[in-house]
This record gives sequence, C-alpha cells and structure tokens, in this order.
Amino acid sequence: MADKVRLSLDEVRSLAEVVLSRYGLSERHVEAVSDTIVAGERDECASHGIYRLLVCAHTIKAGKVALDAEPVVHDIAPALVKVDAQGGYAQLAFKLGKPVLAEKARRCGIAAMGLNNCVHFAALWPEVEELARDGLVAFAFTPSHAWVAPAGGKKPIFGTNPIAFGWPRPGEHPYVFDFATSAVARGEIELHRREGKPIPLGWGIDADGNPTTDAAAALEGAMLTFGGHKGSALSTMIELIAGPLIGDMTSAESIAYDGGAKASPHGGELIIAIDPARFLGSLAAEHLARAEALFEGIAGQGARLPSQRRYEARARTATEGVYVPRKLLEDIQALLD
Ligand code: NDP
Ligand code: PYC
Repeated sequence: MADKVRLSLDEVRSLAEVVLSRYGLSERHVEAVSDTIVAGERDECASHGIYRLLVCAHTIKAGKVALDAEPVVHDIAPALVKVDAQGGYAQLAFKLGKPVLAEKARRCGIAAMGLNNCVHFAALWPEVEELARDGLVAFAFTPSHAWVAPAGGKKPIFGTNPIAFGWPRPGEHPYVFDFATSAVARGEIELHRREGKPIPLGWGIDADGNPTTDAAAALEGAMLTFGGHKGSALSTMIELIAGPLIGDMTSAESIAYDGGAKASPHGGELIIAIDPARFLGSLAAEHLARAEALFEGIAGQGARLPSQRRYEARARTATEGVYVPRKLLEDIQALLD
C-alpha cells in the first residue's frame, strides 16, 4: 500500500471542500459537488471520486462553469419539471429539482425532469439511488462530449453517455446500475493514462482508427461503444432524449461549445421517475415482492447484482476509510499551492 494513502471519509470531504472553495465555488455548490465526490470514494468508484477535483479545477480555471449559479426550477406541466442550472454544476440543480420530480411522480404516477444548461462530471447512480430510496423507480441519462465513435465508424460523435436505473427494494438497498454506453467511462481511461497502464483492446482506437491499448492514443483518437451496434443505438437514444428532447446540447455540440478547453461537458440530463404505488395501488407490495424473487434468482446462482460491490465498499470504507494513489493526492494538494 506504499503507493497509496489512507484517508477517512471526513478527510476526503475536507479535501474536496477546501479545493472547491479555493477555486471559488459558492458554498451551496461546494456542498453539492463534495457530496458526489465523497460518495464516489466511499463506494470505491475511483473514476468519479477525488480524481474529479483535478477536473473541476481545470474546468473552473478555463472559465467553463458559473461558480455561484442559482438554478431556477420551472414547473412546466403536471408531470414535467425543468431546472435551469444557469451554467453551474448539475448536482445543485438535481438537489433543488428532485423534491418537485418526486412529488409529481407520486401525483401523476410518472414524471420527468430535465436539467438544462449544466456542467456535468458526475456519476448518475447517486441520483437514481436517492429516488429509489424514496420508493420510486428511476432512470437517468446524460450526454457528455463527443469522444466515442459509432459502431462501424471511426470518428467521435457520441458522448460516454451513461444510463442509470434504480429500483426500490423493501428492507434492502435499492437495485441500481449505472454505466457508460462507451466500453468504459472516459475517467477510467484517464486513470490508466495517469498510472501508465495499458487499456484492454475494445476500449478505444487511435487517431488513425486502429485498435489500441495505449490510453493516451485512445483519448486522442476515439473511444468505442459497449456491445457494438447495441451500445451505439443506446448512446444515440441518450443523445436524443437528454439533448434535443429537453432543448439541450448533443455531445457534438457540447465539445464544440468547449472550444478546445478540455473542460467538463455542458448540456442537459433527463431523469424519469415512476411511482409503483400509483401504478399498482394496493397490489404494489405484492408485486414488489415478486421482483425480489428475480433478484434471488440472479444472486442465488452466484451472479452478483450491480451495486452489490458498491454497497459492500460503502460498509467497509465507513470505518476503514479509503486508499487513494499517492501521486493523485499530491497532484490534488498541489492545487492548493
Ligand atoms: P462499469 O463498466 O464499471 O459499470 C458500472 C456498472 O456495472 C455498475 O452499476 C456496476 O456495479 C455494474 N457492474 C460492474 N461489474 C459488474 C459485474 N461483474 N456484475 C454485475 N454488475 C456489475 O462503469 P462505467 O465505466 O461504464 O461507468 C462508471 C461511471 O461513470 C458511472 O457511474 C457513470 O455514471 C459515470 N459516467 C458519467 C458520465 C457523465 O457524463 N456524467 C459519462 C460516463 C460515465 P458496482 O458499482 O456494484 O460495481
Ligand atoms: O468518465 O466519461 C466520463 C465522464 C464524462 C463526464 C463525466 N464523466
């Protein structure tokens, strides 16, 4: 563990808060952004943990995020809400819009929320997990920057476009999955590049379109979708429903807006919530119990449920803390010099 440093979760939070405050983020954004960075470390999701402090510092220095943006909630229809993040980080916009979304889902059975005009670097699972803990079935989608080639092509057009899903489970942690529609998140390739590690074939191609195991070459060339044409179609769907459908940018538009700054993506996010109690009335408990049989059928044969690893990590890191690469910590501390 010599190349790693142990930090308690309180130390992770302090580090995030100090860096983000030093870079000028308003108090409300510092809190909302720190929450997701701590959650990333706590659940051992390294690509969206404290590494993102380097990304935030870069994005802020590039002038690509509104530091004290006050999101504005627009209640546009019985089952629709939009939140204009006003060029700030998405986390605060989600925090302010979530109660409105949940109330609408309970009243109408289903509701959707569009976050607009936000800077997005976060994992989506904290959001769908939160909604599922409130008893709602939840979906979340966001485009990013055009880094990913379509199946059969060689030039980036899609973002890494994650898709997240949360399902409430009585007496258990919610069932949650959240993954990029690229073979892997870009952050994971960045971490490989930082550590000088090769990437598996299938994650990316170089600028000439050749398969590569060189992380830097894949970052310069194009990333690949997961599952060939299937990931490509899902990624297209995310571009559409979290871009034009909610009046926001596609990943190609986001990277054009970036203008070479290499800052975090700017655009929208779509979140959908469904209330099983409204769908099923008095039969909700009975049908949610049937869902448990499905989970048992998966886990009972030794396959693991998505998020199981995260929940196990969460229980462990609460007492043991987390181990972060020494070089990463030094680079973050250098932001404060
Ligand atoms: P992975 O390919 O690691 O997939 C993560 C998901 O798959 C998790 O739900 C994980 O559960 C589950 N999983 C992984 N291995 C298994 C397994 N063997 N059996 C069952 N389930 C498994 O992640 P990605 O690199 O695709 O994405 C990482 C993160 O990056 C996501 O949180 C995503 O939101 C974020 N991201 C954000 C973007 C943005 O624009 N804001 C863009 C792209 C990605 P578990 O956590 O328990 O391991
Ligand atoms: O890791 O692909 C990624 C990513 C993009 C935006 C936030 N995370």
